[in-house]
Amino acid sequence: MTEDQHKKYMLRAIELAELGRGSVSPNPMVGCVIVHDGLIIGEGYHEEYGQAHAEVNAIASVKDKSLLKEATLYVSLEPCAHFGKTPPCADLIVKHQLKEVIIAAVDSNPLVEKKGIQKLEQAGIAVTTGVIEQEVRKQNVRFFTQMEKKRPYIILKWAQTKDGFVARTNFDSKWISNSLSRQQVHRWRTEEDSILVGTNTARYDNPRLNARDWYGKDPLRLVVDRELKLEESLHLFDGQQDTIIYNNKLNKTVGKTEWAKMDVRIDAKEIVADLYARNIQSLIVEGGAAVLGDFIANDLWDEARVFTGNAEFGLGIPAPVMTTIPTAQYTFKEDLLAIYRNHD
Ligand code: AOF
Ligand code: ZN
Repeated sequence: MTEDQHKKYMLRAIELAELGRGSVSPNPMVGCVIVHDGLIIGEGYHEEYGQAHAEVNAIASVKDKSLLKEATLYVSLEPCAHFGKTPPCADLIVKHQLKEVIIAAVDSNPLVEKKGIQKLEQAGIAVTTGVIEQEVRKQNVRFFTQMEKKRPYIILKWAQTKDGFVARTNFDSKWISNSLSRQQVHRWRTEEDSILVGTNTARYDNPRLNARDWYGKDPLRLVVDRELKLEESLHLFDGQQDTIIYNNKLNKTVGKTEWAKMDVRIDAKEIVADLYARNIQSLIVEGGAAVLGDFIANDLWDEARVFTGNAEFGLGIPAPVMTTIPTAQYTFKEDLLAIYRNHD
């Protein structure tokens, strides 16, 4: 088969993989297409966390299994080699004696990395890797970041005035961005596993940190309250959503709210390490300025999404300073959204 045909079927596999977005985290999105004599004879994707992998669904969808011996299997991620929640896909492919396997990206999960490919090759199956690899790495950037950087994918978000402030000196900042921008922020909240604010933001903005203006799931809420000085009448303590209160005083869980004690000063590094240990794959940081500055100073971020509104404060709490150039810009009514990236 030609390289163009390989690309065509791999693009279909990537398209199938995308159908799992929002349902498979912290697993990667994976799609699979099986081709025999120029015809697609089976397709599948990883649909739900803990459920069958893409290859299993694709092979199950093939009516005449005897065709598999002469077929090419396209899969967007290296077939797994380990017993996780499901048995190894590489074994299943070997069992059905597929003729050829085309892979987009190697799986950087240490339990799998290159071992899946090795299993296939040892069984005499022809393996090609790297077909449209970058697209798959982009599609699964949260998964690859967690596996390779040993931390969640981190998005910083803030709204600033035209003259570069995130709040007035008395912390009143509610009206910097307009309602359309705020609705967009709720969409982002549905797309990430967790969301963080610092003590001052929790106290003065009293955010709910849910996604009430967009259809989708609410993220795990995180707040830093070292000395447990925040009033429990704040929305963050309403018990409506999974919430972690990072503090230096006590460990306890009441309903959906967990007080997690740390014996060190709680900053970006400590929070990120804790999230990694909890297998939480992504984080959106919504302020305030000190918390955002700490993530930037420690180079613990992948994207910054910055709204600039029309207001000018003249005086106030300065926004973090970005030294890189935004890679994309959009307008939301009058607000300008600039996106900065800290990775390729
Ligand atoms: C594949 N095909 O469709 C996916 C793979 O706990 P498990 O059994 O679901 O395994 C999860 C790991 O398997 C995950 O971390 C990643 O390395 C790989 N995902 N592999 O062959 C798939 N989703
Ligand atoms: Zn698998």
